[in-house]
Amino acid sequence: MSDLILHHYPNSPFSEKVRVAFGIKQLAWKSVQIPNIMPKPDLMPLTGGYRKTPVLQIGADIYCDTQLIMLELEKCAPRPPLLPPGKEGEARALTMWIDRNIFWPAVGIVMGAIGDKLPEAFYKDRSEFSGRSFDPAKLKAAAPFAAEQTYAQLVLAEEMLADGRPFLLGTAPTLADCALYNPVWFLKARLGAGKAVPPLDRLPRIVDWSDRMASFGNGKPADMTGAEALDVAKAATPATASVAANDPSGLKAGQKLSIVPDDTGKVPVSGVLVGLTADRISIVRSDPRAGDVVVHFPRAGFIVQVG
Ligand SMILES: N[C@@H](CCC(=O)N[C@@H](CS)C(=O)NCC(=O)O)C(=O)O
Repeated sequence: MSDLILHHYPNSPFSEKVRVAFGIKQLAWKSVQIPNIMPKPDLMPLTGGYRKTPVLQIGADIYCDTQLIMLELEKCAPRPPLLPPGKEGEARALTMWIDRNIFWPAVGIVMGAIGDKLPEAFYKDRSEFSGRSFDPAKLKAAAPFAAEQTYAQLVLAEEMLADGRPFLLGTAPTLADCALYNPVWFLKARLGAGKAVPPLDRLPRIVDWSDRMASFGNGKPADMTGAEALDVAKAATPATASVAANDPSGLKAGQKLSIVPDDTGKVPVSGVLVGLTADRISIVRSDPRAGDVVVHFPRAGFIVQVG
């Protein structure tokens, strides 16, 4: 198998969702550190504009969004399974709920506490990223509301653990646990290593669960530079993909498409359709530094336009 190359930065909670999966699966991987704000000069040749963190690269295949990154990891390293047979739907549905509903209020708590200590360039970048002005004073004022909202969602996971099960869906960690670890890890890492910070002080089962998750570690990372990752892409050939003939979208192989996230970091990526399944849409594009690469996106949460 070609190397798993993760483009990420240490403080990124969505990256921790993937790093903890590396830990559960005990995987060796290459770690490319990218900037936490634009510009990201060694990443853009690979993604064609997608700017969010993290991105997974396997040779000349580029996987955007953790929804798809986790499915790809599951394919490359199926043991132990994060999508347990018979519970795939539950694990993925819980993940969607967590990613879309808990992440942002948790970010609100963290930014309310430390937002005024961040550089001006970060405010500017995150205003562009989210389409809303990043104002540290407003974020501070809204922090109690963010804490209540985070509690109101996390308490549902606390209730799932109430019967004594060690993980959200039973005796072993699944995709849903990796997803929940993202905001819980972020709160702990940024606001209080070791001691429970609000609203975690009211969620003792989640705190214990997060210690179990932390014990998996992050697998076996080895550093790689962005330039080296570009060389890997250039030397590789993208894996074969195919376009489902009867997809309800009516999209056909060879069509020129533009694909953009529906929420934040709305930078469109253009390319030619080479792969389409119920879960993913894949386009090929070329770059002088990366060569021909196939960029893969999940279907959910991405807007596709022809032309
Ligand atoms: N839906 C995306 C969300 C990723 C996301 O929002 N990541 C944050 C960092 S944790 C981000 O991209 N922030 C802006 C940046 O890193 O430039 C996923 O699942 O990968």
